[in-house]
This record gives sequence, C-alpha cells and structure tokens, in this order.
Amino acid sequence: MAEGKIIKALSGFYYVLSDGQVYQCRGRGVFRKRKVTPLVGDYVSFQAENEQEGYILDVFERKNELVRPPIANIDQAILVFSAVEPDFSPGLLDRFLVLIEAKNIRPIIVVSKMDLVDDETKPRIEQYIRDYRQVGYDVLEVSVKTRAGVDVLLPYLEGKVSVFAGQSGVGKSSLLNALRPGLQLKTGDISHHLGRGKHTTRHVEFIEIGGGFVADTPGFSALEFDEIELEQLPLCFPEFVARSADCKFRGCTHTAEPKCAVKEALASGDIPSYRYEHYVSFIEEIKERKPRY
Ligand SMILES: Nc1nc2c(ncn2[C@@H]2O[C@H](COP(=O)(O)OP(=O)(O)O)[C@@H](O)[C@H]2O)c(=O)[nH]1
Ligand SMILES: [Mg+2]
Ligand SMILES: [Zn+2]
Repeated sequence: MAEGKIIKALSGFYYVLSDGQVYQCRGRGVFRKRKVTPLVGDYVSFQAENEQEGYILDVFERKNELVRPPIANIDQAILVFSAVEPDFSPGLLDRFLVLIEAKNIRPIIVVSKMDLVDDETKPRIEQYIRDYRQVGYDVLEVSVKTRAGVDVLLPYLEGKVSVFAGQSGVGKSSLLNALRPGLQLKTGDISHHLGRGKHTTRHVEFIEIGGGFVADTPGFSALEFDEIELEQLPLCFPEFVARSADCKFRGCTHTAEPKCAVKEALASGDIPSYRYEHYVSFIEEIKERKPRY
C-alpha cells in the first residue's frame, strides 16, 4: 500500500502522484462505502498493481474543498482583480475574500493590468491597495504586458496548491502563461458566453508552476457565497476580528451594539467605509436567503 496525491481526474480515472511516479487509479474499496468521491488534491492511500496502475483504497480527511472547480486541500487563492478593463471591484473582491476566509484558504490579491492605469485612476487604485494591505493581505501589483510583478508572484506558488479566481477578462490565463512560459492557455476567449451550465466535463488537472500545483480550471464561483452562515461573517473580516476583543459585547455583530470597536474604527476612518458597507450588505443578503434543504 502506498500514499499519494491526486493530481488529475478524467473519465473515471484518478491520477495519483507518489514518489515522483504517476499511477492511473480507479476508485475501489472502503471509501465507496463512506460515499466520498475522490477529488483532485486529495491525499489517498492506494494499491499499486504495477508501475503505472492501481486502485484507491481510502481518501484522507480534507482541510477544505471547493465545488467549482472540484478540488480539495487548497492552500491559497490568487484573487486576480484588474485595476481597469474591467474596473477594480472592491464589492466583488470582498465577496471572494469572505468565501475564501470561510474555507480557511489564504488569499493573495493580484491587481492586474497595472500598465493600463492612467494618472486619473491611479490615486483611487493606490488607495485600494493600501486599504487591503492594511487589513493584512498580500497585494501584488502585476502587469503581464510589462511583466512587472510576475516574478514576485512566482515564489508564492512554491510547495502550495493554488487556485486562481476572478472575473472573466481580468487576465488570469495571461498571468498563468506568463508564470509558466510554454503553457499557452487561451486568452481573451469568450468561453464565459457559453454560461456555466455548458461546462459539463469534470476534467480537473493540476498544472505544475513554480514548484507548486495550480488548478487548471480558473476561478471558483462567487455563487458559493450561498454556503456562508451569518455567524461566520464577522470572522471573515480580519480587521474586525482584530478589534472584536475591544467590543463591549462578546459575539458583537458590529451592527446595533453599543461600544463597538469596529464601528469606532469606522468612525475614525481606520476601517474604510466600503468594507463595512459590504459587510452590512452581506448580512442582509444572508438574512434574506431562502432556507436551504
Ligand atoms: N494591457 C494589458 N492587458 C492584459 C493584461 N493581462 C491580460 N490582458 C488582456 O486582457 C484580456 C483578457 O485576458 P485573459 O487572460 O483571457 O483573462 P481571463 O478571462 O481572466 O483568463 C486579453 O485580451 C489579454 O490580452 C495586462 O497585464 N495588461
Ligand atoms: Mg481565461
Ligand atoms: Zn463590535
């Protein structure tokens, strides 16, 4: 019996990397009774039948998993948000950040297309970058066109499983191509016009970049926001967490309670108003959500 990591799933086969060797495995045995479907990123035990084939015996416990793309044990999410074309969207960024924080995935923010920032837009973008750094996030300014920042991002990937996420057109594929020359992912494509229902093939594969693994299916969906519970939300804003010990009430939701350290920081400008406004709008959204069954 051996152990390894699933790096690709295709047509009912799982490709398990173990000691530098890849085994094409079928699922069989114990884990089927547990009703666990193996995912790319899973650590598994398997029985090798020969040098290339085997079958999976068990799937080890996951630290997290994503639905879209279906992968497990993600270390970090590279959130690609263009400075312009499309315009930088803190609303969408905060939504992704909440999602990622809730899954205990480390976010790294990439502000892409920095070469397109003109003098008029620059102060606004720089302010956003300062704000998110203030929260404690790593924010990288990148341009695939000038290659600025590309080599800063590369070492972040080493030894990690990463997913790239962000709106269509922000430059995710271009960035992956720049990180790994020869990759030749299609860029500027119109695949999003097909709508997500059309993406029926469940082919997921890790690409090796910079000594780490990157999921080849870019992005996960902001739709997974549906899984966030009300009680989790304040914990997904690191700058709120850092201040909540100074709130008068334990379990303060930073809304109607008096003597709230978060609202004090908001009033003094230490927390930017848009972050707090997004927090409040997410509360409303979760409250209005239909119960799930
Ligand atoms: N000027 C400029 N254009 C970029 C940059 N990165 C990507 N693009 C362009 O933005 C468009 C969308 O890029 P793509 O990588 O397909 O975005 P994706 O949908 O996020 O994968 C393409 O036309 C790219 O050439 C950049 O750093 N600077
Ligand atoms: Mg793309
Ligand atoms: Zn509070």
